[in-house]
Amino acid sequence: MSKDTTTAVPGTGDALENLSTESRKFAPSAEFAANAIVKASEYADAEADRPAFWGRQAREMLTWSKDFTKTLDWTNPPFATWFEDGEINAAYNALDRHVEAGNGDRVAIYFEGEPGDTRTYTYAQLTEEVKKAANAFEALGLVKGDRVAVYLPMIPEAVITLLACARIGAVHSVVFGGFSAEALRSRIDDAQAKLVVTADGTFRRGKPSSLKPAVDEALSAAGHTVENVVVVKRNGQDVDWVQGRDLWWADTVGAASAEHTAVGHAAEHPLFILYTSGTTGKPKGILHTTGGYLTQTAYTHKAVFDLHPETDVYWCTADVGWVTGHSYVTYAPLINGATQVIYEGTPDSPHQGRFWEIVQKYKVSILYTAPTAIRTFMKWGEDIPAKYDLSSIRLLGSVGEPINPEAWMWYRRVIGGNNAPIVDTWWQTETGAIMIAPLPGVTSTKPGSAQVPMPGIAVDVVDELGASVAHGHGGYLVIREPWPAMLRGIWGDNERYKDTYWARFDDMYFAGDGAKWDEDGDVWLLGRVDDVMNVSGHRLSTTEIESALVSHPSVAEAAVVGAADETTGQAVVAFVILRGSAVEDPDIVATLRNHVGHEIGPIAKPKTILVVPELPKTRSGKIMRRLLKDVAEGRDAGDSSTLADNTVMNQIAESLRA
Ligand code: 6R9
Repeated sequence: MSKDTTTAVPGTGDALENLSTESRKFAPSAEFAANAIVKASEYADAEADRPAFWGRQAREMLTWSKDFTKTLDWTNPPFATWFEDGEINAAYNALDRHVEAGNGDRVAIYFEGEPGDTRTYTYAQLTEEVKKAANAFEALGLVKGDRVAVYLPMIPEAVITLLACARIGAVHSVVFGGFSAEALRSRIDDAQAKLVVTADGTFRRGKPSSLKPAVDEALSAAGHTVENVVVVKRNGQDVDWVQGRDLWWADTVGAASAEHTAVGHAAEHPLFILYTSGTTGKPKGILHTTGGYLTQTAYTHKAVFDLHPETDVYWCTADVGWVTGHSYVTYAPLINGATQVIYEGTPDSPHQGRFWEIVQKYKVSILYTAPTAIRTFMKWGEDIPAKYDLSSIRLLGSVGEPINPEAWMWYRRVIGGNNAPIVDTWWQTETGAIMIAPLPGVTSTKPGSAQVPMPGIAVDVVDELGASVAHGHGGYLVIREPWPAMLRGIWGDNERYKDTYWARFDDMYFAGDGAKWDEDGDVWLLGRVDDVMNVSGHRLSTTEIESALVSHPSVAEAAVVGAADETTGQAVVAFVILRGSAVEDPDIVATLRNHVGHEIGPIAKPKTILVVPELPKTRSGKIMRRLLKDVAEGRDAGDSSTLADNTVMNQIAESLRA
């Protein structure tokens, strides 16, 4: 490994040629437009005075325990504050206030477990559960500002835990259940968590799959800060138990009082940390605070999904381990009083129609999922969804990676009955909430484009020097003005925050994505321009996987690239140089894949590992990943004239032929 600076210049290449020819447009039906909550005038209202616009949303969408007098403070960039002197409780906004308003009997969550077990929570019941969890956590000694690591499957207890933390001002840090003990350990250590909330395990494709053993392994070494582990019984498997440290959820939360009064926390009080891959090895703890985050997530959820809480049934398929499962499962839908579906399992369990069976069963009207899932459904065939009644669907959303026009058209025709608007939503862990998306009752949608910045959001596409590019041209996606849900920093590392996002262009947030304006002024996202891969919508760092590979004694050097993949968008392809006798080991590829799985998690396992004699490097020693990507994608390697040794590519080709 060694960092590659030879990134492709966005706005060139085949993908862009295809995009430029896209001329199909779909206007919302007259009926949809007439009933839409947010109208076209919102853009001008917001444009007139952005901070004032967000101030209006903050008061309209949320209940503050203490009103604010200030909106944005940007006197110390890149550190923003929003609604700074206001006080608010996130859990009160998501729960209690709906009960107080007489909506306690409305369903908040329809839970569908993978094995087919179900649970329904009304707003009154969910409020009670969160109050119990808040009491239980406080009884364990948790106080405002303490960090809680959450390592749970997609079950209601995940939402309950997050809201209970928010209620008492504890800061949650969710670690995706697919990450390894090692990844969990480093995140627990970085955030200095005091409590871990986990489960014995979950179900994956009909089989029990465990979680608690990874927590035990992560906490096996001395020196960590964790005092207790609360364990939800989910799949009933046997677990090891550390007396005095481990507690069953049923014995703690289950036994706690259901009386708990929420107090307001400062608008800038930390709400959560969520780790995401960056261009260097160490994951970044993205920090979000309360008032601005809640304002923008709630507003965008209402505006982009046209949420009518009395009649809609909303289903976002994201896991709570990702930001989408925070913003658009845990917070925004509940703040907006929505009825939502939560599903624990995979789309093909026990059969490939499971998603459509769920849509039919709960009469889902708004479905929010990822392109990688849509492409998988396409592969399985349209006769599968055709077996179910999908007529309840009136709006479709997409998130996580660029959606190719073919998948977009399939989604519209097969799932959306040729009628439901599709909202392609661009945003990031760092942005906290949706930044670019159509407004479904206003925008004529285009297959493959996220199209327009949200009202109140200032997006631009700039060239290498930071100058705006003209319509019809590509460059780097930037955000010109601070926004309410923006990250407030990287946990414990202000310098890295400045360097990563604000150093590339003066006074502008650099997102790390390439983008293009088309002739109509719509935005097209072109993928990452840095060393971050996007596999099934999950961000993985090339450097992090390379570090994992070279940490194995058999590996001398490694280079990782994201190669285009029909289903997952990108797939991890690793090139490795082996040490000594490892070359003769017939199982080395499997060994290395498992090693990466152990170091980072199963999702990071390379799809392909190619053993090569050399890696292509520039004279300054930088690996030319561009050339390796050509190999991985089956093309002739491009210009290799800057290589220190230009026979290397031939050696690689030879070794792969052998
Ligand atoms: C919400 C989320 C962020 C990265 C982002 C970009 C890609 C997300 C996209 C999209 C094109 C979309 N991305 N949504 N690319 N069109 N609609 O996914 O957050 O996990 O932090 O990933 O995902 O590359 O920079 P996160």
